[in-house]
Amino acid sequence: NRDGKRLTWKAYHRLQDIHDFIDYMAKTYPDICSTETIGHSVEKRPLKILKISNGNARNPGIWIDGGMHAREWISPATVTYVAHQLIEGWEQLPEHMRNINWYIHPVSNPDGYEYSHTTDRLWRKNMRSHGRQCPGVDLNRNFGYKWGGKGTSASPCAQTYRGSKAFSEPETFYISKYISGFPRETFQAYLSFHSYGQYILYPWGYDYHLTKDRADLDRVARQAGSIITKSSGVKYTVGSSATTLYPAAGGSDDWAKGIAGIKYAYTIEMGDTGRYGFVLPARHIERNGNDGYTFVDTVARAVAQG
Ligand code: ING
Ligand code: ZN
Repeated sequence: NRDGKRLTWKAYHRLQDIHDFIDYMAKTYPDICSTETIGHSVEKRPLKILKISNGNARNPGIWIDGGMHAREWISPATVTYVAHQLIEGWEQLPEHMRNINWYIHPVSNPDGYEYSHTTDRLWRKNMRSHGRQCPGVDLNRNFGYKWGGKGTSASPCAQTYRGSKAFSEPETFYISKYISGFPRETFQAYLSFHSYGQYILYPWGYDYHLTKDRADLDRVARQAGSIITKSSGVKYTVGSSATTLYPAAGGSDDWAKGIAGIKYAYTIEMGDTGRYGFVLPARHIERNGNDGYTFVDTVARAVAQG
């Protein structure tokens, strides 16, 4: 069905269904939605985004991506849930949500995502071939800020293989190219959805230092965490990636902060805390979707306040 279709949040979906959902939203809500293919993956799948806007080109932009790691299925599910809430609730949304231009990329690693459905449920990387060596580059080690540093591997067989150079992979290259094509002030937030562990993380990932505006990043993250806990009872741990989890260079939020100059750069690790890990049953999608929406809403409020 070329015009796409609706989606449910009671099961995990294949890539085609998610892409059909994007097309369906663009077709059904043309006043606020449109879609764009920002490039193609290693295996030539489209890198699709859904844009949501009231049409004011001067609104601040917020970028949201999901599915950078193939096996983290709750991430595309949460990101599409958030997109759906924004669109279906648009007329009733508060000003701070409607005065944002949203750029939503639910599956930034489409080849790996499909491979995790068909062949290896726990696949993480993209599907770059290295001849007779192991396939795959870790896209969250391939971004061009402090590329090749701590927590990255030069071996193609490693789960954290960084690739042959910064932005060697089309999946990371086209995200950076797309965002860099806008005036520098456009994007005020960059939100990357991963799993699992229930963390709200901010730069830096490459090392234990913190940014100058650490207090702003920390305050907004803690605000989001406490609203999530109040509404769903779920706890998120807040801190910089390196100090809270482990140092890892070449992450997308470090690039967003360090090179693109985007103030509110976050990686959020959705549920759970390890009982099911990456293989989270689909009955948990709606709760994670609501928690993800709360996070996005809190960041948008901070952006609106400047
Ligand atoms: N965790 C992230 C990873 O790429 C992370 C943690 C976030 C590292 C931000 C660096 C920067 O390893 C998962 N689950 O992917
Ligand atoms: Zn991840």
